[in-house]
Amino acid sequence: MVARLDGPPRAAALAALPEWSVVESPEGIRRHFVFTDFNAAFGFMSRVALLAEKADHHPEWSNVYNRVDILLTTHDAGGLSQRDVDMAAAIDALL
Ligand code: H2B
Repeated sequence: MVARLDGPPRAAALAALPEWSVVESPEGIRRHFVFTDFNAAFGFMSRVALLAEKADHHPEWSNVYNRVDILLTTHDAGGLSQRDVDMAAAIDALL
């Protein structure tokens, strides 16, 4: 079981991820990415996939041509956890 992030630690974590917005059902954080073309978008997704597999933390995502939509939520926590925050920071660092 992973702890759900709440209170001041949650607020501080979200403040450090200004490009990500909080969503409900499932509770998590979401960011929309736009690339020049499909090749760039899929290359990015490949790099995220490697990160995700290494961290054993997997995104809910979709891709349409040059656009990628990523939702991070922790099923084991029933919402947002530190694992989502860490993954979001790692994804941001790829760009
Ligand atoms: N990814 C996400 N986003 N949330 C989880 O709770 C989760 C996961 N759990 N990837 C992992 C795998 C879990 O199923 C394994 C057994 O550690």
